Amino acid sequence: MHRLETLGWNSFFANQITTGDETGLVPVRVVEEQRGSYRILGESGAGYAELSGRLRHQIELEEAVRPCVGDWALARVPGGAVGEGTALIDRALVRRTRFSRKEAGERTAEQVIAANIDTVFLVQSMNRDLNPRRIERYLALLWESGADPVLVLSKSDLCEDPDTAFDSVERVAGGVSIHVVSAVTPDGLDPLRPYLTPGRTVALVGSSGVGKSTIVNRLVGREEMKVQEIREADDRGRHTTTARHLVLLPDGGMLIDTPGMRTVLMWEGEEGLAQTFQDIEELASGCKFRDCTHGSEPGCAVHQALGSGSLDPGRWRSYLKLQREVRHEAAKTNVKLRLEQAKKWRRIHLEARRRPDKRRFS
Ligand SMILES: Nc1nc2c(ncn2[C@@H]2O[C@H](COP(=O)(O)OP(=O)(O)OP(=O)(O)O)[C@@H](O)[C@H]2O)c(=O)[nH]1
Ligand SMILES: [Mg+2]
Ligand SMILES: [Zn+2]
Repeated sequence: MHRLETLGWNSFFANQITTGDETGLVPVRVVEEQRGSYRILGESGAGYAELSGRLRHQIELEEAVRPCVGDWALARVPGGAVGEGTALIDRALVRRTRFSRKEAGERTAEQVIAANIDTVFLVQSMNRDLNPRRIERYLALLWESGADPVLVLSKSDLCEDPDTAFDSVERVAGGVSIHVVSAVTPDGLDPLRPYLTPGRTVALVGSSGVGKSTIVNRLVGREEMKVQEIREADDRGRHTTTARHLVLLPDGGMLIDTPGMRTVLMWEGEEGLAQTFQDIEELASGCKFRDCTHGSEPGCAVHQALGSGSLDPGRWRSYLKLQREVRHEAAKTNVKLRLEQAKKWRRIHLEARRRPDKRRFS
């Protein structure tokens, strides 16, 4: 396999390169970002990079093009080889997949957690309550990413009744694969190895302290990521990992470790909700009235299922709550998009007027 392909490069990205104005630029993959300084991997190795003025300007107009961990980009590299000096990232390539959540706070802004990932391990610790509501929330977002979600139940060595834990998760998994693992038993992580093949990227997400970095270290075979004891008083993690980090495995395959998440706010998700709650959507299609609000209409299949106990009321409430959140964000996004578009065109017009000699928009 070609070196770039082992890093995940394929025709989806290659097709975005147009000959002509891209001479001197080489493809690089973003491995880490710290306050505007980037670690990258390329054909010839690893190195550091910064953003070009052109790209920084573009980001001001459109935040979504800011490179994030896992992104492919085109960079100008000194001496033509990554690693020789600081490279300049000039253009971010369109993402094949990306896992995002809504940025914390009132602002409606997408926060991309990891880009160009094939699989996401949603890690939940078996020594704590496996909260089915949290799993549903994550799954609804993960289904929007374009990557395949996989449920990883960690620290099985600390769980007295793994079967019951597994069953409780299976009820909300909607057919997603579930793996019970331990980072301290000899073959405890074997179920995860088939996902790690050359050219493929797996991101690990979940709350702080569930053992994401420990899994990464074990799979890489060295202490790549810092790991810390969880707090004894309440079993919570200490937010040890503070930045996202792409790690290359010795036998090929890549892992992206991420900081533990406190909140997972819905960003977009009508499709993700439909995937996560297929059972409910199917049920609702059996209501007598096509526009049933599942309030007090006669012939409501949802009500019948709640009454007979075949639909868990907790799951139903979770569905309604996530749906409200998604619709609220969608409404806000529509308003925001219109405002942003107006602002963007105002700037472009101003610039064009300032530079009448450069007919950029003829
Ligand atoms: N018994 C047991 N302990 C584990 C296992 N995996 C991780 N731990 C412990 O759990 C604690 C937290 O692990 P981390 O890997 O730092 O957790 P994390 O998910 O990366 O946490 P953040 O970086 O804060 O998001 C450490 O003390 C680990 O040694 C496991 O399979 N079994
Ligand atoms: Mg960590
Ligand atoms: Zn109904």
